[in-house]
Amino acid sequence: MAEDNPEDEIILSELDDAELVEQMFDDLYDGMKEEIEEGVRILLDRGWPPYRVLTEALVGGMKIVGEDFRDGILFVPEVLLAAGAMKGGMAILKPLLAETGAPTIGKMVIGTVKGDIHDIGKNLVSMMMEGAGFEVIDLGINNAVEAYLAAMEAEKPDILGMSALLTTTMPYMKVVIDTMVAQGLRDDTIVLVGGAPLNEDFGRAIGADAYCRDAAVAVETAKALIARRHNRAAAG
Ligand code: B1M
Repeated sequence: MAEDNPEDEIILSELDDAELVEQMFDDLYDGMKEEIEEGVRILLDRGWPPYRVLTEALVGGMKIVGEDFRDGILFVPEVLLAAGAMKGGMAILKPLLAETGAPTIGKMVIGTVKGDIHDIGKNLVSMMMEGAGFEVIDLGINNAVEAYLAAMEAEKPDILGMSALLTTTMPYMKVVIDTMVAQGLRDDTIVLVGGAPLNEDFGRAIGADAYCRDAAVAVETAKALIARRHNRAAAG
């Protein structure tokens, strides 16, 4: 008679922190959303700050997925499942990251540029910005210049954030900035850009105020540039 082998079943709550994170990397890789959600809850219960869970367990796991996607070991369907699992974990962390009770310090409109449907990094930036006290209007993915302009007109944000994950879509950020310049809107808005293929030189070359390597840098940069603007306004 076939017996269940109890050794086959991994009880997440019985793993120590390092083993659990390692297991979560595997579960993210395999797109196992429920296991990822359980792992996130366990780490939170063990006192991990939400930001640590996010960066060490989720972003860390997605890095491995990205490398194997690049190397042709994983394909779009698997990566979509991994992204779904990551989003499951992020949904648990979102209210906790936004729970700082910080007063609103500025408003940001953010969106992924036209032709690009990657949104995990952008969502993370939105979450962290909200957590730091910014009001965030998220335009989602695949935004043409008209969508950014309409949102800026309607919302009058302090900051426009753009995300691009593809080398083919990142030049579109310049289209948006050039249009802002042409319409006399550029000076009123801080423009921050981010996404894995970008770098500081690119940010400078397209006329952004800053390139943000990750969500934490986006928060720091946004705070610094808003403070600088307030100081300038107070001085002049
Ligand atoms: Co895509 N994909 N993908 N993909 N995908 C990449 C980007 C790629 C690098 C994979 C690879 O080859 N290694 C590669 C791009 C290569 C290139 O351009 N040179 C690639 C490709 C080729 C493609 C397709 C073309 C594949 C195909 O169809 N053949 C296709 C394109 C679709 C399209 O957009 N038109 C495609 C599709 C997909 C999925 C749909 C399967 C899925 C996206 C699901 C989703 O987002 N809902 C997907 C994924 C998941 C990835 C990888 C594996 C992971 C991206 C991610 O979520 N990272 C990615 C590999 C990689 O990046 N290494 C890859 C985790 C996230 C937390 O990091 O997004 O970098 P990231 O965000 C960071 C920072 O960059 C920064 O802060 C974030 C948090 O710290 N940041 C900002 C990001 N945006 C910011 C905005 C700011 C500030 C900071 O504003 C102020």
